[in-house]
Amino acid sequence: MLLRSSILWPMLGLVSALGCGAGSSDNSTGGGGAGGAPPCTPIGSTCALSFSFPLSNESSVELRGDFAAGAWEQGVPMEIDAGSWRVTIQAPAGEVVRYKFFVNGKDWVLDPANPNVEDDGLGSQNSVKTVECANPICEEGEGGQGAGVAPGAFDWRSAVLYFVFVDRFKNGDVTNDNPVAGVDAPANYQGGDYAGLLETIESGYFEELGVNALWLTVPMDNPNIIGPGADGRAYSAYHGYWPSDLLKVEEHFGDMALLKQVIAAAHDRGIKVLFDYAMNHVHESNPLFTEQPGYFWSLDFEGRYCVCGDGCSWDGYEGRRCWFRDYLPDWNFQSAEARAASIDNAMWWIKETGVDGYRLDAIKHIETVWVEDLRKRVNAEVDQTQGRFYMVGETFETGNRDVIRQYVGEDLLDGQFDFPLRGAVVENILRRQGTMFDLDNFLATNDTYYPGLMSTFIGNHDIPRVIQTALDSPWGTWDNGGDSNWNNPPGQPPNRSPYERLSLGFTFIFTTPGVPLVYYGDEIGLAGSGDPDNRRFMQWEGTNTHQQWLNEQIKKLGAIRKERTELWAGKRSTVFVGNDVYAYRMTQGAKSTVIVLNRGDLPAEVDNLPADSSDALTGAPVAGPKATIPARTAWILSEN
Ligand SMILES: [Ca+2]
Ligand SMILES: [Ca+2]
Ligand SMILES: [Ca+2]
Repeated sequence: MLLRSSILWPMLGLVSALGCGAGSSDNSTGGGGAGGAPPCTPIGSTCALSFSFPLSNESSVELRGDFAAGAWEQGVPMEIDAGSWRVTIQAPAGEVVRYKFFVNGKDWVLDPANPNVEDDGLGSQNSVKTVECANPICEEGEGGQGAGVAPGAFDWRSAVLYFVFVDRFKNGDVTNDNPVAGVDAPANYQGGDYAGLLETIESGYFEELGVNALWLTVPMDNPNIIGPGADGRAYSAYHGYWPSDLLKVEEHFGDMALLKQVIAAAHDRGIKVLFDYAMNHVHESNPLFTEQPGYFWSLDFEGRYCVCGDGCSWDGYEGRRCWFRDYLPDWNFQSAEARAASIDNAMWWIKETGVDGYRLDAIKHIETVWVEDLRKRVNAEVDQTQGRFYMVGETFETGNRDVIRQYVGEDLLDGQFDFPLRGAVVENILRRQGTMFDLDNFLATNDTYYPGLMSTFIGNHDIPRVIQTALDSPWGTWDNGGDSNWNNPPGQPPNRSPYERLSLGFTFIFTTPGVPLVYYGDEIGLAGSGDPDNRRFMQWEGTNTHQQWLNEQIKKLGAIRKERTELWAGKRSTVFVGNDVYAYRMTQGAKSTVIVLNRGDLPAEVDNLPADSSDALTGAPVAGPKATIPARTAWILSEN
């Protein structure tokens, strides 16, 4: 069930692969402080800077200062989180920020927790802080590839992630299928399980795609009951987001022994595993809700029935304390006891299973201190010498990148899913709206926007199947599919063009930095409308020739990305832009590759290409600087 897009954030734990200055917590980055020379020049224009103000009975607190234009006049509202007013901003590394708290809309107050002050030249004082990145991502050539990563450890920048929606992926054991009576098939358990996943891992399926990391559905036990959706339909917990027993594996999927076998089989093949971890809420049948009612927000909030989007807002403080549905009690992480209990559980799954990271669900709807506390526990208790414990979150924000960025940092998430990038790629490449100049303009700021390792994607389980946006008459970028998620679901496109456009989208995310995500089924261009039609059972047989062609393209992309490290560890620069064509170069030291994309339905001329190269996808020679690229085609041209 799609409670709300924001219900499904993952976190993976990948920071060490990024870091160039492990342990560089001396505040000296870019600032030349007492700790000596800065460890590196951080990639990304900004680092996270957190502020807190003790909560008593203020009606509002704003952070005001010189961290942004006009921020002395209009500051950033702080929000109550775990007993304090808090806010995190992003500012350039090394920059000195002068600030005060603006309390109750009238009082200017120095930061009581910060002894560093400076005269403001007007007879008063400001608090002063220097922006630091304790564990920044380094510019190429300073930290270099894998800097901060122990020899032989996994470098998360090289990851290609595949989302295994367990119930819909592969049925390896029909004895555990057990659908819930009274629920229609699209919203019911359909039989996928760990036995089927294990078979698939052992078949080499993921390695053929170049996939070296799996994101698995929440493994915790969910109840076998009907939950009414916001649309009034009956849903089951096939998605895993209604945890009723935090220490037990979902029996539709298997048991703990089998889950451990899955992880061991993946590790044997060099494949990392991430769990989806749902920490925003539990199901009301979870005994914890009865035994520890104080761990959860009351459904009653000042006389209001605090369901998100109903009696309460999805945003801000109410968005963190509202219940997604009236049978999903919401954790109150302002309670230190509740927070510790939840994080104990997250740590238990890590230690019990050896999982390599988390996709953290519904980040915007929990208190941020939960993420900070988990990161601290992981750093203190989990052996990360073989690779960072990667934590990736989901914030379903398509326009406001700051909302996504505020949770990314060395003490928080390693990265998030890059929704705005997805929007640009789908709009400009797949839907052929605007021009490639729009994509270039977007990337000019997006390339270095986030202080972490983002996950790039074009499809996921909360939006209609991405191929619907690549049709000759495409659906909207974030279309919810209207009624067709239940009625008149779309069929598989019968012509080649949509698959070719989809291949262009995959080419982009496989040839640029970030962790590209493949949502199961997108590698064969599976059709589908919104939730739950976007979660049809994986098609293992009877694919058409176009689906097979797309699948072969993605296998090639996976192999090329693995071989050419500049595609994920290098820096991007623009080579040529036209209305329908886009060419860019990925450079890492002496290595470089030029990628050319033609979204148009006609051949297009491109300039500035290498004089003498060949396309890694087909082996065909390409002679620059001018060349004509066929319609709906990508070239990957190595220059050395
Ligand atoms: Ca089964
Ligand atoms: Ca169950
Ligand atoms: Ca919440």
